[in-house]
Amino acid sequence: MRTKLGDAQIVDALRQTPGWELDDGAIARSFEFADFKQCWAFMQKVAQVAEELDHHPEWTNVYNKLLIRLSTHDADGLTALDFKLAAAINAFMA
Ligand code: H2B
Repeated sequence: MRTKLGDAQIVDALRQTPGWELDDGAIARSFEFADFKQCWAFMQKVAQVAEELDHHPEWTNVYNKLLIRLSTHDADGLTALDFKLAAAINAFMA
C-alpha cells in the first residue's frame, strides 16, 4: 500500500479515480459546497476515513471551498493508499 507507484500505474489509477488530477507529485481535487457548514460536515467524514486508513490529507479550506491534495510522504510520492483515500472521498460525493 505504501510502495511508490510508477508513472504507468499512476495514469491507470487516475483513470479509475474521476475528478482527481496530478498536482506537483500529489493528486488533487477541489470541492465546492453550499456553505461552510456543508463543507465542514464533509471534512469531518474525510477526517474519519483518513484516521481509519492512517493516511492524512493536505487540505485548504476557505468558507465553502475545499482543496484536497494527497501524497504519501513516507514514500516520497504516490502510492495505492492515496488512491484508496481518493476513492473513499469520491464515494462521499456520490
Ligand atoms: N499521511 C500521508 N498522507 N502520508 C504518509 O506518509 C503518512 C500519513 N504516514 N499519515 C503516516 C501517517 C505515518 O506518518 C504514521 C506514523 O503512520
